[in-house]
Amino acid sequence: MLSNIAASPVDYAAIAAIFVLIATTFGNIILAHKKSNKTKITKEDDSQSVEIKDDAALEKSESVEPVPLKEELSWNARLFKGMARTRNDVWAKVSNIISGNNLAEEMRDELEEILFTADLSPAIVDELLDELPKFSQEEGEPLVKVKEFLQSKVSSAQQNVKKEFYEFSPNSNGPKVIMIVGVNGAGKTTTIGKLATKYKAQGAKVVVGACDTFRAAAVEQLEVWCKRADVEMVRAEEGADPSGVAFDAVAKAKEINADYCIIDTAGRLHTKSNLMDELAKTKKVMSKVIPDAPHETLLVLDAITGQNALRQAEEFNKSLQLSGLIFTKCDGSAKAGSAVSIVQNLGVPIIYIGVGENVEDLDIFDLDAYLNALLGIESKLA
Ligand SMILES: Nc1nc2c(ncn2[C@@H]2O[C@H](COP(=O)(O)OP(=O)(O)O)[C@@H](O)[C@H]2O)c(=O)[nH]1
Ligand SMILES: [Mg+2]
Repeated sequence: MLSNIAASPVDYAAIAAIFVLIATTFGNIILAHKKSNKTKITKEDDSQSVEIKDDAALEKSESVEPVPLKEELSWNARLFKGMARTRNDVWAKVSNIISGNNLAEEMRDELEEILFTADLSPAIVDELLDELPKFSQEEGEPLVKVKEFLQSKVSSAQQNVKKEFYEFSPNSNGPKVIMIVGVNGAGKTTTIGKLATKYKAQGAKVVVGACDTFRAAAVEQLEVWCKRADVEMVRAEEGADPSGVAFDAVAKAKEINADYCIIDTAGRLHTKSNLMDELAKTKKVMSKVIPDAPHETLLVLDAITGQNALRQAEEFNKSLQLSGLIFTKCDGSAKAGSAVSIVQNLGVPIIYIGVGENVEDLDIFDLDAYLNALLGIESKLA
């Protein structure tokens, strides 16, 4: 009987196929289980009012590597391209309406609606709505007048930006310590990778402190950038005290006489303790190594967050006395205009702007170029 049911080569193949199917299914179940656990843990630890839970962004950022450069574009062209969404969704519509000679009263509601989608603060929108009929009647291009209006709101804060932010020049005063803060997924690690690359390219010696000890993946992500940029990174075990890592990083930068020490931080914590308290502690600890460190505390803001970014910025500023802002993801957001309200409210300038994931997609925030790209006024793309 048994010999009658002995398997033929075809049967063996079928049995093997069934085994492969079972193994794959089992593997997928385990993977799915691990993944759902991870999501659960991050949600349980959500104790900060200022955090944004963006698991999709997190998953993406865990595997992120610098995106290879596909095309050679000047920074202005990159900025103009990156701001296309906000320009087309908001300012092109405003321009169409106000370039009609007589701005009828009933247009006000339509304009108001469009301007709110740009995430300008209600106060700025109201003021601008009062001005727009004048702009459309006066001589000259109405959009240029909108530009002057927006410029007047932020130019005093922007004038405070120190030139040495952008140009490295060797000095003997020891490392300049830059602490980077922001909620999860805002773009801190990516921005640090870009900055370290830029400073290194200018001939600076850079040390990076991996103080986001919440996830091992965050440290690995930073490591990819640091290796590419060929800069030193100070790290600790997952779950280590972030202040300790910051202390070690600044000490290392001092010891090797580095020019910059850039500190990455967490946007959420392992414990239920307050994120702001932890960051304030990290900030303070650095001054034990270098008395006036950190010399700069920069908040990374995701443009997609719009007006919520203002609330985040206020909270960070209260606890950490920010010296500047970095506005990321202006590409892919219709809310890049919220930068104007944030700078006006905080009186803290934007130092850098990010319009993509590549190292070339971060550059100096130039108010004039930003407003031109935002409003579509002129494009010096060369
Ligand atoms: N499109 C776009 N994506 C960005 C920009 N900056 C960062 N990202 C992406 O945003 C995600 C989160 O960035 P990450 O640096 O990990 O944020 P962190 O949690 O604040 O450290 C990653 O996928 C980055 O590649 C930007 O300017 N534009
Ligand atoms: Mg990070």
